[in-house]
Amino acid sequence: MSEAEISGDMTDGFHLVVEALKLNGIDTIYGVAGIPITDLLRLAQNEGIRYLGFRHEQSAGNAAAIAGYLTQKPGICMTVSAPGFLNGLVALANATTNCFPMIMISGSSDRAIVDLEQGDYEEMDQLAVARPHCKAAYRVNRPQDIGVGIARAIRAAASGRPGGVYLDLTAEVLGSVLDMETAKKSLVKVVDPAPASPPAPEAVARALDLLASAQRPLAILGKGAAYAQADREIRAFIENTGMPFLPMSMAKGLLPDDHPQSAAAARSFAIGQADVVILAGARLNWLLSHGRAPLWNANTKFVQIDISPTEFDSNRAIAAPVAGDIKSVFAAFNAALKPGQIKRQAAWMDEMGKRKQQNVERMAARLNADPSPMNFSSALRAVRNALATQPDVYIVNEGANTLDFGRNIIDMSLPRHRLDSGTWGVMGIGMGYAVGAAAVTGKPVVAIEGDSAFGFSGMEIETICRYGLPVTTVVFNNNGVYRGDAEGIAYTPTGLLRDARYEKIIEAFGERGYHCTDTPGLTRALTEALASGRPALINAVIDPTAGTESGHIQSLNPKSAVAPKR
Ligand code: ADP
Ligand code: TZD
Repeated sequence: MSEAEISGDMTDGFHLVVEALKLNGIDTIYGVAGIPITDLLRLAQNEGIRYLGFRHEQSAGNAAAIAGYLTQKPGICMTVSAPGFLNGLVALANATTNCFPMIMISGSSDRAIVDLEQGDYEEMDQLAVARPHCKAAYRVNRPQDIGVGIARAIRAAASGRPGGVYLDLTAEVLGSVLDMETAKKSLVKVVDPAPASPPAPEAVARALDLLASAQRPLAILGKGAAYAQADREIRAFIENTGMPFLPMSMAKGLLPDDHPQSAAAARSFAIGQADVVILAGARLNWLLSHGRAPLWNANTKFVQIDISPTEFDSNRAIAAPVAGDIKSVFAAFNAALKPGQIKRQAAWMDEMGKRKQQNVERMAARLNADPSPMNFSSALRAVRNALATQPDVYIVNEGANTLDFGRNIIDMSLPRHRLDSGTWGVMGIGMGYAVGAAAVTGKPVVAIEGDSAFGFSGMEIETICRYGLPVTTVVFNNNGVYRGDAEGIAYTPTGLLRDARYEKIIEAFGERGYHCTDTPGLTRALTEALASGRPALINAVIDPTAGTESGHIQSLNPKSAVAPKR
């Protein structure tokens, strides 16, 4: 029904969705237009919601997910049915895996036809497909349920352990008309979407007692701790107890990397020698070697703080589980901690300091070398030098070597400023995260991308240029997945085009590209790009022999023991 046909006291599904989102403070939608949601997006834009249109739903979904991580409000991604929905599904699943609040809303085809498999346009039982890949999945079948559907989606995404939620809106519901009175009453404003969950006092006491018995305590901070925006509470506890801390990748900057208590430069030593470890918003998954030898000591005892109690004992026995949200838990720790209860362990910190010093000196030699062509260390040093005076820049980072070296070389001094491949080690988050971060923070973003990684979302450079976002993409170009092929041979499964001129991609969209072959040139280009406040792309040419296969996780890469037949 066209707008003109609806009389003043009637409304429809399109309007109700927009009203329900606005009522709940949703101010941005990331998506790709098409049947049946084009009018919904147009209407949302007309009603003052910011709409960011992408070239692929996966990037729109990634932008929504990272917006959710940065703001604690679910990011909204909208897609068309079947293929658009499936394109977005990877991002929805990735958000769920990483515990980011996001809602993917997809239009869907006529249920009567879909359910009898009669061959509708973009036919798919989307609800059933989405369900195993997200925290919750709902379908709205009547226009008067739109308000409740959106309210449930917001609560499911943001409360408890955050995650991805799928909301299915049929084309029929969007076009359905209902009277204004019923419509108004059907809307729900969600009160307190992510209620605090303070810990039990006994759990707090048990944890502090265990820590008080430690001679070599260590705090491991994960992205759940960064997400919780409990920066002050966490810092107070770490500094008052004087214990060393180790940030997981996306928790870098929660306390600054140059903090004297950071154990990052002595990671294996700290993990291997610690007698009591606090895991705060970090799972004991593959990224922490499942808590197993050889990295871990079998006698180490754990305090684990998590909002999801089923996380405890998932890989190792947890002696002191503390169920609750990180902000409330650290507030409770700080309130319950008696002066001197957890003693500063001077011998432990001294030994840590020595190890750090040795490792930093060893790394300095590599970092200060200036080979030609550049390698990962020297190129990242050049990037670091350009970033040195700009702590408020958001860093996006993906690739294998580019990711592993990047995490170690680029220091962070502010919380939630490092956004990367995360729990899955997924490629393709780059441009979506960059757009999402720029959109919600208004701050400059530098995306440090392996050349293979960049390819997964590279067309979103057009999106970045269209909206004039302050995103500089640095492509670490070594002609391949992990590394390039030798000269003169046919392309192998890991090879990419030799000497590709990635900077020309952004020139096609009217913005500045740079081709850099040395470290002073790379620092200069990045400094200039950041100063411009405009989109830019830097093609940083890296030695094709520099990378190692699978970066730092070669041990996870199964290899055939049988010699190839030739
Ligand atoms: P990392 O990859 O940085 O080690 P993970 O993603 O493995 O971190 O772990 C994040 C953990 O944080 C998850 O187990 C999740 O349940 C938890 N979490 C998320 N938000 C909160 C919060 N507000 N309070 C407590 N725990 C949280
Ligand atoms: N596909 C997806 C979605 N995620 C993945 N992680 C991979 C494929 C496999 N993969 C990695 O784990 S890293 C990587 C791929 C394809 C790219 C590495 O090459 P790069 O980075 O050019 O991006 P480096 O720095 O040259 O190693």
